[in-house]
Amino acid sequence: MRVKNLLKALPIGIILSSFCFAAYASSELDAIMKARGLSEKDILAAAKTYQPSGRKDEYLVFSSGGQSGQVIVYGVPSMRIYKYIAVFTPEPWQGYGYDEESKKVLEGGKINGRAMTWGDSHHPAFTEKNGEYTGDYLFINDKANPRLAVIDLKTFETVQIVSNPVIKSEHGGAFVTPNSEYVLEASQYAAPLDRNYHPLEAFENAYRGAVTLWKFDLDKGRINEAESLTLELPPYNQDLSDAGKGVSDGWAFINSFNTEMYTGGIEAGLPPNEAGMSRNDHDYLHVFNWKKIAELGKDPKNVKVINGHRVVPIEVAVANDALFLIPEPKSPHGVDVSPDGKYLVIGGKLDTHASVYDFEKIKKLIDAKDYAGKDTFGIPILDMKKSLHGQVELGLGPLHTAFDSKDGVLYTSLYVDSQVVRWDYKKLKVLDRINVHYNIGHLDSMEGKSTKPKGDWLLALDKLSIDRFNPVGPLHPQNHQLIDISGPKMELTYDLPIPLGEPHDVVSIAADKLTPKVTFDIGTDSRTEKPSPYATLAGQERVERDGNNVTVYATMVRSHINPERITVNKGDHVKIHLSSLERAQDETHGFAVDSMNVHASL
Ligand code: RUQ
Repeated sequence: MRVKNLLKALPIGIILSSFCFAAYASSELDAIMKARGLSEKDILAAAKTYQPSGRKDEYLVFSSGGQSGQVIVYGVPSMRIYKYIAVFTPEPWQGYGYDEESKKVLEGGKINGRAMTWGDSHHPAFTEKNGEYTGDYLFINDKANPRLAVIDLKTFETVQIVSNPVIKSEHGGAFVTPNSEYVLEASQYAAPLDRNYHPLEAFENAYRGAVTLWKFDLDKGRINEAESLTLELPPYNQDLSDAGKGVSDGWAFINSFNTEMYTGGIEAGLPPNEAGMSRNDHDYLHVFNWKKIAELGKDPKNVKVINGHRVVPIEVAVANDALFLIPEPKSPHGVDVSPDGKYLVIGGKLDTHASVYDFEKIKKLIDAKDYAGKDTFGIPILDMKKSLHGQVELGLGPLHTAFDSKDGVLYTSLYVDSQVVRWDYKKLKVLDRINVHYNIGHLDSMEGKSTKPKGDWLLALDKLSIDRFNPVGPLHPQNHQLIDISGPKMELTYDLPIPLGEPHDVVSIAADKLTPKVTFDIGTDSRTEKPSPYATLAGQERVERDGNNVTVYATMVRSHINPERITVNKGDHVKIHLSSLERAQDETHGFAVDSMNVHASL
């Protein structure tokens, strides 16, 4: 067909020469395929993902950098790595953690006054409008030390870190509400919210889970700590979360995995944690109304102030119909809300099924006050069967879910089976499955957690790579695999080794939604983008002395610094303010004082 159309459209000379080229190219291609042992499928995969020099990618992917505390940016479909964004960890290439402006950002992440120079950057999330990604800001949480960071996507720089005042570890963040009102951060291991010592014997009374609603000020591009608040939860060890959207807007959902409230004790002859924490057949999906909690929190009668932070107690939430529990198969993992907000898909982890809950059924039970009972803390329990749309057997270790653009179609990762399953959550049937390498955790379709997921590519984030790459010692890279999901069968097209931390989860966005700056504005603080009080223009360069305090106001264009000589006395305290006057694109330069651990990137 295509050849016929070409014949019609092209003058004869062009046809002949292009046929000659095609014949030559195909014989060269054949030779290369033979020499390198490549199949036709390999060539197709390469043709789908290869970007000739200068061609840009359709999507940008923001991956957590795990214990490196950073964010990794790469492109789809080429899988080329573009940037590491320093977040919780000082990083000299970007000067992050070396100049005073970025030190101030890292200081926001101090815990009990202690500087933290690492983090487990975990779940990234974009700002949203009506549940669609906007590409203005990216949030990422630190799982190990409960903190949340804001990255400005105009500069791809971290501009704020806030430290959670009440919880001690967290997993269910960062999850953004559909119009970026709040960023949710749920705790993982129950701990005393007052951060004081309470013996483990007092677990049920003194230990608590919680979810913090961080208020985001979209105009300022910063979290407003004073307007943020926390909902107290039972000490059930909360797991992943998601915010509702569409019909479930205003609500949010959190899994749990230790409703047994077991605290271990293998050394004292008690069952190991894993056994003690999975004695019950069910744990609880927490369903809460974040809009109501935010309203309730405005009245001082409804809050306890802990560490200077407002906490809405369980009984206040219950009295105002804002918190419910629904049994879920024991120790589940991810809870993912469908693009229309009607369904919640829960990965079974220890159960071979995924469970699909129907939000409209849940809402009916809530409205009718049709409860199946109450838990130890007085929280109403909804009946599991009456809340479920259905369950589907997927395989061993279902964890996370990403959605397709096609109605009802989604993808779930199977950690133990090392597979991705494509299935239909409305009709409850499996459609396709593909092997991945190996032990997949999260997965993501493009814009996959928004209300408008795309159906072209899927990323499988494999925790192990084992034999996929050249061996580089006992510590292997992780493997991000790109899967073409546009056709009736899923096709594996690319393996990207990620050699930094344990890249944990990704979010992806159409590249044309991002409008990064070409250069920083001259005279501004690189973190606040506001005029800097130390800005120095050409001709204003000077050295000021006040006793033995010396302040230098210098300018810099590429490698040229003015003043060129600074003479100080031994014992002087010297402060250097550097203003970059560079206007050209992609011309950054370093500044260092040798042997003094002083460094900057301008
Ligand atoms: S969850 S260990 Cu994202 Cu699968 Cu954190």
